[in-house]
Amino acid sequence: MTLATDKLTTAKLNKFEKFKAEKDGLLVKDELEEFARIGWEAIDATDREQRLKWLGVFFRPVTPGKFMLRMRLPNGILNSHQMKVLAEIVQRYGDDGSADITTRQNLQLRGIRIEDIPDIFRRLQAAQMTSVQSGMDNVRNITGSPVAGIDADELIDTRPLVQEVQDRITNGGEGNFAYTNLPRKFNIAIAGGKDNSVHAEINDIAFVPAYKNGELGFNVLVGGFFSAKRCEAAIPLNAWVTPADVADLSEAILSVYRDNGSRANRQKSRLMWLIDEWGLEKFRAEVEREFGQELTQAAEKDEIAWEKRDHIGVHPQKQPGMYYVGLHVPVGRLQAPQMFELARLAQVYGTGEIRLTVEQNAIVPNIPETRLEAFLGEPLLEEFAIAPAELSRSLVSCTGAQFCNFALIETKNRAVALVKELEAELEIPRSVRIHWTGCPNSCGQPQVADIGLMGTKARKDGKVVEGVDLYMGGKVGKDAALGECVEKSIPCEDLKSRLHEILVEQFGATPKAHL
Ligand code: SRM
Ligand code: SF4
Repeated sequence: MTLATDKLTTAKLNKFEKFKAEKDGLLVKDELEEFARIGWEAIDATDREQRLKWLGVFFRPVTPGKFMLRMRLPNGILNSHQMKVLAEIVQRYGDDGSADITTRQNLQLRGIRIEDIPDIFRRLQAAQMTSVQSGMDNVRNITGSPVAGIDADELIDTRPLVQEVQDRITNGGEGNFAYTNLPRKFNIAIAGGKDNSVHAEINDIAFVPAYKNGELGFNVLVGGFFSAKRCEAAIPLNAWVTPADVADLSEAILSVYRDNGSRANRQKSRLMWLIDEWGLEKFRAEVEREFGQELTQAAEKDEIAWEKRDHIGVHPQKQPGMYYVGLHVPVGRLQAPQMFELARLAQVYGTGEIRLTVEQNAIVPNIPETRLEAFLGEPLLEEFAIAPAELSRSLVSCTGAQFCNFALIETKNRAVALVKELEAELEIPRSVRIHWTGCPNSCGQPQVADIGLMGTKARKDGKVVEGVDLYMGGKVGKDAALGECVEKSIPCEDLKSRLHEILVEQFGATPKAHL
């Protein structure tokens, strides 16, 4: 590996770089038995609170001793056996155990005790799952079209491509020291359909389908990211690649970033800052050098031509007589019995496959027409609806104060309660995408929503109270564009009336007759 040593040895290294230079995060892989033996309180603080994240194990200051485990689920796909294994893991923690579908088509498990980690990791490996390199300065879960291989209008099946990129970056799930010391986190998305169902524009690298001289491949976007200080949509690299080159180009871009991204100021370390520093032309030239060949210029246009679908409800597949059913999982929260049940339904009615979306919902694919009616009568569909009300349908929320120490407000429970109240008051003619995020880190992506709500502190009657900054105008799918902050510091207790107004004035909502 060729880490630019000047970037690592300079005195300007931030404190994260210093502890990474002392010991690579991935090395704690060999210490898990010892950590389990001595218990969480005795583990070296940096190993416990930082390096374990290289394995997807997150110390939670809000619930000390109860860790979060972030998986990797390439393209958001798992099978019912894998879902059962994850359900068994959280089940043993009783009320502390739950799981969340994340905004990167992934699962996070809650309540995990360090003494169980060696056993949990053995189970994950036996079920061909990994959580490696899912946190800190690593590549996050790689997203792909949630209906890859089953969408009648699909352009490119993203599944093998996402898997190949993940395998290269993680050495087949074993961990890969070549990519465990990036200057910062890194996001990759591969879109295969016409509706940009992965939010390509907010990833450090995104591949979007495009024809060049009649051949189907991808235009490449780079540098999209959200942070507390700055949010940017990805920009075109002016490059087009065939599907066969996706993994090589991803590695080339990652290597350029790894060796040249800033390791001084962590607030200025994401890929876009390097592109700014160099200019796109130099960046592209360096990527070309690493890629080992000239990059083909971007195709004139990409094939993103549709509004974004949410995949909720019953949809015919490209395979005749087969259907996929999108289930609405309120703010992505799953309890163990629901996970077992989802696994059972996928096995009994489908082919055992379960898919997750970046809207924190689940899809059961491959249900034959003859089994559809029975599937739709299953009790789980009363909790995970196929036709939820218009606000609930598109509601997304980050973790918030219940488990996240960055949070300025509680999010998930509040989000669900508030839309229920608004739905009781209003007739809403269309789906309105409301995204909650507990702090400016923007994990809940308020900038892609019709209405984005970002946790902050507000003042009411002279007191400091929980509040939100209001974002509006996020556009997804074709011509995606980021929304902007239009109003600051609305106290949460005033939010319902403010949203009521906005829904009536801007989204055609009307008060329900009985009110
Ligand atoms: Fe995030 C950090 C949760 C998607 C931007 N994010 C965190 C941490 C790890 C902070 C912490 O240690 O507590 C949160 C864990 C809380 C917990 O217990 O769950 C956290 N992020 C999440 C998840 C679970 C939100 C969700 O409810 O779905 C998402 C997990 C995705 C996954 O499966 O890997 C999640 N985070 C995102 C996204 C959205 C996306 O990728 O589309 C973003 C904005 C996009 C981006 O990164 O460019 C995002 N998270 C951040 C940031 C700001 C990054 C930056 O450059 O400054 C942080 C803070 C940091 O990295 O320093 C952060
Ligand atoms: Fe935590 Fe903030 Fe991310 Fe929400 S947006 S999960 S509060 S870091």
